[in-house]
Amino acid sequence: MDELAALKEAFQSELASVQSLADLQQLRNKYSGKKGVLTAQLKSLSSVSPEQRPAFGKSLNEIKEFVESELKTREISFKDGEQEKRLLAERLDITLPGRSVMFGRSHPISQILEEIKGIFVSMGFGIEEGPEVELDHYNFEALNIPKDHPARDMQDTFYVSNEVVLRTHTSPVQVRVMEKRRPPLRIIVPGKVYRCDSDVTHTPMFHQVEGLMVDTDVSFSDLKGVLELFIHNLFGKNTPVRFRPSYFPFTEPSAEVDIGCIFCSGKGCRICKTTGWLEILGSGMVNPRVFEMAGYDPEEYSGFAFGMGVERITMLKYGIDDLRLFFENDLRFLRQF
Ligand code: 2U9
Repeated sequence: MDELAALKEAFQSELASVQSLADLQQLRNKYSGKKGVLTAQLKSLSSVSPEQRPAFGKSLNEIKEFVESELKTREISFKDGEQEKRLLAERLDITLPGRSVMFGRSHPISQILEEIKGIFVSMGFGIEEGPEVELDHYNFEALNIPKDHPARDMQDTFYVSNEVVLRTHTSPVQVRVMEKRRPPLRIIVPGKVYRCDSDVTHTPMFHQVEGLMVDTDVSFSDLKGVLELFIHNLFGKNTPVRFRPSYFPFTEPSAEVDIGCIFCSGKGCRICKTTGWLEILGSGMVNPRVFEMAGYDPEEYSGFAFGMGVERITMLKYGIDDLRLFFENDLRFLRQF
């Protein structure tokens, strides 16, 4: 019985020095575990004399209950403490203002590109794309651009090798499509083009949309009708349009297309250089020599082609006066569109 009393005292003093849940588990194993001291006492019950056995058993049970209830109480108080610590560490201040989510948007060039594509698609044009690294043959030769043409100069074109260039326009894609398909053809070709040019109004890479329509009996009035409809869709139906004679090796006759200045309504200002007109497109009837080289019979087919610079159109549409803003990725600029 003395031994039991000493056991209880030892347990109490050890319990007082427990610092953590792990310590507590060790103490539980030592006293009431399978190999614990109380279990050992229970096993030795048979060696106690029959007279003393009931009192010894009763006392042993009381100590066991006491030990287990003390261990449970300490466990709960440890767990409560730990939960309190965790709650304090994880505390959220729900009165703080929320963090706003940043939404992305497409670049102004991409927005206008999508608008241009949408207008031509609504007129029945399909969209075609092709390589940006192109053979000299498709970029120049097949478009009737002669060997001594200034565009072929190393000063104007990025040469990869003697026969390979970075395309200077998207026209080679139209040639590739003509080689693969027979008329009727009604396509636009959007994409990046490269020219060896860099100043306030030129960047080495810019975007173009070119177009091509080929069929029997396509006339200059088809060209005028399609391009006028396009311009009225993009800039408004009251925008004045004029066709001015020009020259390109790949079209004959050729015309540049102007719109009445949208900044001064044609009165004359700094942006239209006092002319009242802004140039926005190049166009013309496909040169018969280009048809011949692509394997189309120029007696059977006729067609028109056109080309525009997307950066220029975007600058005019939004009144942007510096081309470099498109490439600097300053969010204060980009967020305005
Ligand atoms: C084929 C036949 C003819 C495409 C054309 C233009 C006129 C033109 C410029 C506008 C501004 C290029 O971005 S820019 O510098 N483009 O003036 N482009 S006709 O003519 C073609 C194309 C392909 C087979």
